[in-house]
Amino acid sequence: MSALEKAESTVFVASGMYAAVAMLSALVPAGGHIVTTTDCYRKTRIYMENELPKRGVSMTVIRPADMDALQNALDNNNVSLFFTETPTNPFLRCIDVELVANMCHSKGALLCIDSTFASPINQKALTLGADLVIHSATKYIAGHNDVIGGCVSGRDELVSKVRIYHHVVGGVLNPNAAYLILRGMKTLHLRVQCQNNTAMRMAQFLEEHPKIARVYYPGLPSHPEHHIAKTQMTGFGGVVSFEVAGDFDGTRRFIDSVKIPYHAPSFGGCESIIDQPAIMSYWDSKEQRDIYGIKDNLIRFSIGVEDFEDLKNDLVQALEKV
Ligand SMILES: *Cc1c(COP(=O)(O)O)cnc(C)c1O
Ligand SMILES: *[C@@H]1O[C@H](CO)[C@@H](O)[C@H](O)[C@H]1NC(C)=O
Ligand SMILES: CC(=O)N[C@H]1CO[C@H](CO)[C@@H](O)[C@@H]1O
Repeated sequence: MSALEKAESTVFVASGMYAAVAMLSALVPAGGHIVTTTDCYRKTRIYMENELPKRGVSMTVIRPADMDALQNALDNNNVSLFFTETPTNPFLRCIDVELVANMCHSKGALLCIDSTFASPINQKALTLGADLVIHSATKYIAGHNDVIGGCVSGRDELVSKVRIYHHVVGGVLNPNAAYLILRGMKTLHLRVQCQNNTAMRMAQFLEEHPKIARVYYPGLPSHPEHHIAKTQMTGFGGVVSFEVAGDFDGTRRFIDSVKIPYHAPSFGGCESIIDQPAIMSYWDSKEQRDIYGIKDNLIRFSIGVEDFEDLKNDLVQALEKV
């Protein structure tokens, strides 16, 4: 993992979520201030909103492209750390890592990138100036939808602090999980190459389809950060989000009609996975859906290693049910 991310050091832990928790616990002092973005893995946000205040840690949440808000937060607070995904979940927004690294460093703040959606094949955030990279190894790194793990990579000086915290608290990766992750990593470059290609073709195909209202994929020129993705990524990954031209029930009929992808809330594995965030990760809160722009017709589609034509034909027949 250190070789892939060009890191001095990496610590593997029991889950991606725990990687984030261990990193935040070890590196953000009590009473510190962090900055994060609106579009992100929901449990990370819940952790930061509900748990960090108990240690007196406060937070500024910015929109992914709002660099003025980041500058403002850095100017008006003693910011310990800016923690963001890029690409983000579920809209695949991209943050200019080199730019935000410079902004953070000039104010003495650390930059930690959750690079799970990119995989270390498509993006090496440490080489762009980030101080730390975390991954949910549950996704591309293990790649087979059968194991949970996470990791933190970066300079030895920083990763050591995470490792010391981890050795006290637990959250240890079990040996069988470690074996499955190592086994999965042997094909990481092949899987991601295939997923990059199939997802790109799928995004282009969906964007032209009359039953599709909008496609979110950083490889498309229509994506708001395509210009950033193009320069800092070497591929755009296997997740394509889109809105179908229909209401809640039309979208549900579509998702119930696909035959190849599994209905599940993960991504990055060999098997394609599809979900409707309004009834999956955001099922419990209409208010949160409205705040974060999760519409009833939004679909998150994680493309596996199946044949493009098979997947396309499956979507075409299912879209007739919208
Ligand atoms: C899945 C995910 C996590 C959490 O990882 P787990 O391994 O499921 O705990 C964190 N961040 C992102 C971006 C994720 O996709
Ligand atoms: C800012 O926070 C750091 C810890 O992250 C601390 O060492 C430093 O003294 C703080 N600076 C000010 C001006 O409060
Ligand atoms: C690293 C990698 O395999 N990148 C590829 C992802 O897919 C695109 C096609 O859309 C290729 O151009 C990249 O080389």
